[in-house]
Amino acid sequence: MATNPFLLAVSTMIVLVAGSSQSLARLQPGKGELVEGTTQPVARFYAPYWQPSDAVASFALKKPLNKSTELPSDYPIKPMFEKVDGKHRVRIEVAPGTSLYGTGEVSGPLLRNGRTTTLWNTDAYGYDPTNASLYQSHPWIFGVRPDGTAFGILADTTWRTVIDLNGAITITAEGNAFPLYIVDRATPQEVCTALMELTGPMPLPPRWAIGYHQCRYSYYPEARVREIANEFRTRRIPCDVIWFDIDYMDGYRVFTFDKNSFPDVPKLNADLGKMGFSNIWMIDPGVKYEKGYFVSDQMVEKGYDVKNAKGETFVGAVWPGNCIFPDYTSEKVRGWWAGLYKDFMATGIDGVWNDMNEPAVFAVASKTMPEDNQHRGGTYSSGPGIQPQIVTPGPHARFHNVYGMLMAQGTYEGIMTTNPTKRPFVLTRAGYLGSHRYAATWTGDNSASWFDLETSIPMAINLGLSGQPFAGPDIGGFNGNGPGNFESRGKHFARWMGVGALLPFSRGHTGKGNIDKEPWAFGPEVEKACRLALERRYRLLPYFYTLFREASVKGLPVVRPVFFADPKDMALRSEDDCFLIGSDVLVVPQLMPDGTRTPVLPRGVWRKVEIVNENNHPDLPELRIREGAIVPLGPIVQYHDEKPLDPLTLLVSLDTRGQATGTLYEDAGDGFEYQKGQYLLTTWQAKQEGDKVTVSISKAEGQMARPSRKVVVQVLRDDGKIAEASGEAGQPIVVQVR
Ligand code: MIG
Repeated sequence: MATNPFLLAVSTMIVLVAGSSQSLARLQPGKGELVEGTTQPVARFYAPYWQPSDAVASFALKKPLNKSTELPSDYPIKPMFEKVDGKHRVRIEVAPGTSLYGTGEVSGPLLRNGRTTTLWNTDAYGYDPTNASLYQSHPWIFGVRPDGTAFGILADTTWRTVIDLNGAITITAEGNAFPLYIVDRATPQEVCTALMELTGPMPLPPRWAIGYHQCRYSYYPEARVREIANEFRTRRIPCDVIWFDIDYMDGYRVFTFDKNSFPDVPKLNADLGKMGFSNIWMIDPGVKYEKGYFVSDQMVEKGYDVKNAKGETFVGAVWPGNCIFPDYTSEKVRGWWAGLYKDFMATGIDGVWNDMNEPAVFAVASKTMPEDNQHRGGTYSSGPGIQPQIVTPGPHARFHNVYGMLMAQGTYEGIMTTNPTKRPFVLTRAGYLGSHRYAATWTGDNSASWFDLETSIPMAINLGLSGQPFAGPDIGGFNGNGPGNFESRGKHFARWMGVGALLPFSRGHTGKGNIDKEPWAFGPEVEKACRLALERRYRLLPYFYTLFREASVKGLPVVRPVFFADPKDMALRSEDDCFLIGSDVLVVPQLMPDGTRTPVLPRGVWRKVEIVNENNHPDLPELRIREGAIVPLGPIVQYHDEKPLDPLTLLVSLDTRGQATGTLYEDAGDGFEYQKGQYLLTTWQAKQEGDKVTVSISKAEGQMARPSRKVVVQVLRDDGKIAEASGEAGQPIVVQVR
């Protein structure tokens, strides 16, 4: 992205130091300790004035952590605390040259030095530039020092929090004093794993959910949905999922269907299923306040609604008109909400989309409910088997940032209870540090602009660095039709599809009233680019799935900043047009509408490759493979399980020693048998001797039988050509490379 963060950081640092000398004088060191239960030390600090009455349930942590020992006196990071105007401030100095990332869902460049983010979940249509908040809140900063060592800072608070990265790290939160967790590690990768240890892992998603998704606001009636599904299949454009936005509902009442547009939902879902499509349907938190409507009646009868400051039912306007809002801070309310999914899912629904859960409220300047609304609290457990914590009642200001996550958790648990042998899929718009435990996310209502195409890459990367690996933008942009005329809009769309097809959550979507944005909507040239982009994703699906599994066990993001390839190389720290898929595939997109920008690539040999058997399309990113890597590829399929993974292609890029290694994770693609050992994790190694390269299995784990299949080995040669040989699964394969 075009920006000079160093200048920005330096100039704002001077202003800050000059302007805040008074408050600096009051800063005091925190009380530090190490906590139990992590593989490497995690420090916890409290403000010197912290009192037990400040303690509240943690929604970020997977579970509360006990103290293990005193903090070593030489602990290198020394947060300083102060109370300013009733707010809690902590300041952490950072050494010059430290690069700062994270802070969750943020628009703009990857590098966050010099930036300020306000954590306050907001319905930020078009990324409203007058408001520094988007839909999610991640009180988490990810730092990388010049020597490549890294640290992470977690402010365990749900209140409105301002993270100011001008010069130092300054975190200012309303409400009660909060504990601060710090991890200090040798590499950025280890910081990711530490964050997972603190906040819990992302569950492995169903394999269909990592395919391409097609959405719009809204596909209806049913005939239009069938038409879209047929177009994908007849045009041979790969797609796994069709989405149902709010217009499927009866008068926007959640858990109902409009009988005119969708007379037979079970049949529609079943027919789509026969064509290889999964389906996802939207559920919002705002429940139409109406006697006789079962969701409203149940909520009123049980008293499960959020109350206003006077203790009365809070009523706010959203799509259905006057609405009441479930108080998800109570486990009873989450349980009731979960139960609503039983009949809903019984119509053959595969996944659920939770929108508007900041919560968004119409016709009020704050765009949400009053901060003095009252939540009942109860208990909170992040998942099965985790000891529940007490959640004391409190104002909306305290629960605002977790409202969406708690809704998604109720949804996740409802789907899980309804279909216990399937992996739930939930997409949530609002989120908080920890919402990866229940849901994937997308970056909300972006615009069909060049800027938002560009920013969609660092947004997904920073979400990954903030513990949410399963994220992506509305491909094509939600707001507006795109830049310029039909032709330039088509180019913009093709470019965005090229990038979006390589991000973890890959879904095309557009707003109501906009022109069509399906892959074929801009004519044959754009259609061709989109098909190639999606064929690439499906060839890469075995690799993506392997990475999702890695994310679920190690906390490593699916897409990563290029500096992960070489954390000591300062030149890579602000590169955010290019990105890595895992550690082995480098994506070099062309994002400028005209002309080119020279990206900063990691050192070493990254061999260019074209994986769909054509010359690279000018609108699609260049793909490069790291030297020393073996990347598993599948055949082009129209949906994830259209055919078995046969042949399996192993794409080999040898290092200077003539070696390479790579891994593939396979399982049933859904369900939980993999947790009982029904999976296969295979590592191959390649070794060159003379003019022959031998690829063989060096390690295999799991009890799933190795499928008998053809294995194709392709070795990328330095002249750009490919040397190829094939053989049987499990057997060594020898390729003549010269
Ligand atoms: O006020 O459900 O971000 O993806 O299409 C708009 C309609 C409500 C906002 C979501 C968008 C969705 C739209 N929703």
